[in-house]
Amino acid sequence: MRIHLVNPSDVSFGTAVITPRWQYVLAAATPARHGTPLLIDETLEPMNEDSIQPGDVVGIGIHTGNALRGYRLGQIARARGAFVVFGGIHATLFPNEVHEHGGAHAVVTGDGDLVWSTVLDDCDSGNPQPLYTGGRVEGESFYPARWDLLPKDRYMWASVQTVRGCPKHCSFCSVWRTDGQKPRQRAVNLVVREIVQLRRQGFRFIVLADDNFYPVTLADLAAADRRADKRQHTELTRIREERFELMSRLEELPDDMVFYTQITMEAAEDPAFLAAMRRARVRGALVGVESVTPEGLKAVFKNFNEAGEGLVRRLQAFREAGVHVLGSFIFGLPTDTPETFAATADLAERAGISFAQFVMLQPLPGTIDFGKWERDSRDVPTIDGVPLTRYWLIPQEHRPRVYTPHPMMTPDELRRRTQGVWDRFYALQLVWQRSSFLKSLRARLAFVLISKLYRQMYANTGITTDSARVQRSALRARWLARLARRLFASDPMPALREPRRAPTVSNKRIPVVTVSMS
Ligand code: B12
Ligand code: SF4
Repeated sequence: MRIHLVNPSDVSFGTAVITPRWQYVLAAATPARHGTPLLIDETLEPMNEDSIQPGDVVGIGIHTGNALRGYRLGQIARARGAFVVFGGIHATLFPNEVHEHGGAHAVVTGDGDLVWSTVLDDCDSGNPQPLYTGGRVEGESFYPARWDLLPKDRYMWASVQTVRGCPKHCSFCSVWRTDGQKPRQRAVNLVVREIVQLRRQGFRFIVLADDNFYPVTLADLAAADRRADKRQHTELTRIREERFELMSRLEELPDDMVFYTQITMEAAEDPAFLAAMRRARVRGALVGVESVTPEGLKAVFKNFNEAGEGLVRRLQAFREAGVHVLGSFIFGLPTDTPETFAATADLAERAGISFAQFVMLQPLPGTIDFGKWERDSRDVPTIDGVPLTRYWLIPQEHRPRVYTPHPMMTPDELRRRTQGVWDRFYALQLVWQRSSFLKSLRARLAFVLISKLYRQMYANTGITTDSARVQRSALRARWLARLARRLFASDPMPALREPRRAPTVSNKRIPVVTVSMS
C-alpha cells in the first residue's frame, strides 16, 4: 500500500513560490509502518496516473479554488483501484460534495494531524469510514513538517506555521469559523527546529503560514483588565509572551534569514511587538487593510482597522519598524463608489507600502458574506448545469469570476476600475521609486522583478477573466518565476546548530504588560 499525497492544480509552473505545508505535515503524521508517502504537487507538475496502483491510498488536499481539479484526480485514482481520501478547508466545508464529485472513500474534516494514522489503518484493513472528524488539534499536538522530503530547488519559500486560529470575525473570511477564534500556538522549540532544518537545506526565506501572527493585541489585554477577568488576562499574557519568546529565538538564527507573515494592523500600535519583529527579521507582512473608509470597514466587520490618515500612520509605523507591508485591499464593498478606487490608490502610495493586492469581493464558502449571498440569490443562473452558487464546480474554461453583487457598479465596471488600480500601483516608475530604500542596484532590480512577478501571478487567481489573458499571464509568470527562483536560492548550512533555548518571561526584552486587577 503506497501513500500518495496530491496537491491539485490546473496550472503547473515547474517551479513554485511556497511549499504546500499540508503535504509535509501529513507525511510526518504517517506512521512508519505505512512507509514514506510520495508527494505530488501539481503546481510543479501534473500527477502521473500510472504511478497509482490498486490498494494505494491517495490523499488529496483541496481549497475552493482547486477543488474541481482535486475531484478529477480523485475519480482517476478510484478508477485505478486506490483508496481516495480528501481533506483541507474545502473538504471540511463540503464533505458531502466531495463524496458526490470526487470519488472519495473517505473525507477528513478539520486538522489531519491526529486522525490521519487511523484513516491509513482503516484503508490498510480495507475498511475506510466515509467521514473522519479531525477537529481542532491543540497547538502542542501539531506535527512538525517532514522537510527531508522536499525536492531540491523547486520552491522559493518554505512555510512554517506557528499559530492557528484568529480571534477576529471578518465577514469575507472563513478562517475564524474553520480554525476557530482561539489561537493555538505551537511550541517554540519545535518551530525553531523546523526552521533550522530548512536553513540547513538551503532555505533562508520562510513564510510564517499563520492566520494571524498577532493574535493578542494590547487592546485585548486592556479589555480583559477592564472586565477584571483575571483568567482571560493570564491566558492572553501567556500567548503574548510565547510570541516574544519565538521572536527572540528567531533573532538568534543566521542573519541572512528572512521571514514573512500575515498580521492585523493593530500591531502598529504595539511598538514593542514591532521592534521584536524587526529583530527577528520578520521583514514583510500581509496586512489586511480591506477598505480606506470607516463605512467600508464596518461593512466587513473590521472596525478594528483605521481609515483615512490614521490608516496611513499605522501603515507607516510598520515601514519605520523595518517591516515591509503587502497591503491587501478589497473592492466591491457595498459602500464603495467610483471615487473609492482613486482614493485607495492614493492612500496605498502615500502609506509607503511595498506591495499591494487589490481583490474584488468574492463570496468564499464558509464566510458570512457567502451565506448572505446564497440566501439572497433568486433565480440562480446555471452554467454547464451548475448553479452559480456552486461556481467552483463549473469547468475551469467556462467558470466566470464570481463577485458579490454591488448596489451601484456592475461586475465589469468593478473589474475595470480594479484593474486600473493594479496598473497604477505596479507602473514601472512607481515600482522603481518604491525600491529606493535598497542600496545596491542588484537588490533594486530584484525588487522590481518580484513586484512584476507578483503582479503576473496574481492575474491568475485574482481579476482577469478571459482565458487568453490568463494563458499569457501564466507564461510570463512562469518565465519570471524561473528567474526569481535564483534570487531566493542560497547555500545550505548543514552544520547549523539550533540556537540555545531563549530565556523566557524573565528576559527584560519581553514586555510583560502589567495591569492592576481591581
Ligand atoms: C499560508 C497561506 C497561503 C500562502 C501559501 C499557500 C501554500 N502554497 O501553502 C499564500 C499566501 C501563497 C496563499 C495564497 C492563497 N490563499 Co491562502 N492561506 C494560507 C493559510 C494562512 C495557511 C495555509 C497553511 O499552510 N496551513 C498549514 C497547513 C498544515 O494547514 P492546512 O493546509 O489547513 O492542512 C491541514 C488540514 O486542512 C488537513 N488537510 C489539508 N489537506 C489535507 C488532505 C488530506 C488527505 C487530509 C487527510 C487532511 C488534509 O490536515 C492538515 C494538517 O492539519 C490559510 C489559512 C488556513 N487556516 O488554512 C489560507 C487559505 C487556505 N488561503 C485562502 C485563499 C483564498 C488563498 C488565495 C486564493 C488568496 C488569493 N485571493 O489569491 C491564494 C490561493 C493560492 C493557491 N493557488 O493555492 C483561503 C482558502 C479559502 C477557501 N475556501 O478555499 C484560506 C483558508 C484563508 C482564508 N482567508 O479563508 N495562502
Ligand atoms: S481576515 Fe484576517 S483578521 Fe479577519 S478573521 Fe480572517 S484571518 Fe482573522
